[in-house]
This record gives sequence, structure tokens and C-alpha cells, in this order.
Amino acid sequence: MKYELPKLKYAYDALEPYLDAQTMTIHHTKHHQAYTDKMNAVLEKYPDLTEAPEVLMAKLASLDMAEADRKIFRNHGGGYINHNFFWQVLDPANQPSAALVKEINEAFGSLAKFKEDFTQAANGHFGSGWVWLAKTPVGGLKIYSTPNQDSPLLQGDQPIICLDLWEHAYYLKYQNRRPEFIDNWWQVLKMI
Ligand code: MN3
Repeated sequence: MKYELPKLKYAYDALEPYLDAQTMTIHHTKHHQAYTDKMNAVLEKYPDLTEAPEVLMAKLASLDMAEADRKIFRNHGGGYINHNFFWQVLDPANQPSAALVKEINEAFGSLAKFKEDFTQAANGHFGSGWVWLAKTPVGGLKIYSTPNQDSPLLQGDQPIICLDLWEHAYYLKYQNRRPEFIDNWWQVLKMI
């Protein structure tokens, strides 16, 4: 089972000036491509693992794999899955979801409080990783960050909103100004 790099549904400059075209191009065609290729290379060794990467990730610990390969799939399969999701939540065609806003209001008190908590989690994350709004198996909403390319699927949660905190996501435009990148990212998130 070989996976292709999913095409972006919008142009690389569609999120300007907040996310610049050069960063988007390199992020998609180089970084996401590399995660995809390395995931394919490890899955090639396990032809019986035919389920979707998201399904495999959710039961990673029980997969019949060598430990070194499990780690590779966690990192590169995670990179493949997380970036698929990242591009989707930034699609300019997204409409704010009244249902999601209602859930967020119930969980965090208000949209403003949610944004504050999410931003705080992003700014507080050390090193590379992601910050998530995720839905737990019992339906609650949680904000947390994960290191590296770890997916919420690893703990049984479903990602709802995510932000890539790796330097490759922002460094060309923002350099060391990660808080500014995080603030500007809200401008291109149209789901809420
Ligand atoms: Mn990335």
C-alpha cells in the first residue's frame, strides 16, 4: 500500500500574508513529502498492514512490527497524518461551524477563553511538536500539545484543530517570533 502526498485544495499563496507561499510550498512539497515517503518505506515491510495510516496509528502499540519500525511509523506516519489534517483545517473554503463553536463554548466557557488557552498551550510548548484541540473517546474537548509528530490518535483522541509548532512551519517568515506566528495563524483558521 503506497500513499501519495495529498494535493492541497488551495494555492500556496492562499494564506498570505499570514502563512507565506514559500513556507507553504516547502512545507508541503518537501517536509510532508518526506514524511509520506518514509512512512511508505516502513509500511512496505509489512504488506499485511493494509488499513489506513490513521487506523494503524490508533492501535500502534499492538501492531506486529519491530520496535524500530514502530518508532519510524510513529514519527513519519504521524507526520503524514498530522500534515493532512493541518492543511485541511486551513482550507480557505472552510466555513465556521456553529456546532463546533457551541461545543467549544460548553467546554471552555467562551470562544475567547478557548483561543487564550490554545494560544497559551502553543506558546508554552518546548521544541518541535503540535498543539491540538482533540475530542476524547467520551466526547469531551481537550487542548494539549504533543512532541515530535505524535498524534492524538495514539491516545484514542480525535483531532479537531491543530497547529504545527515545528520551526519549518514558520521560520522563513517569522524566524524566532513564534508567538507572532501563532497569533497570525488564527487569521487563517476559519473553522470557528
Ligand atoms: Mn510541519
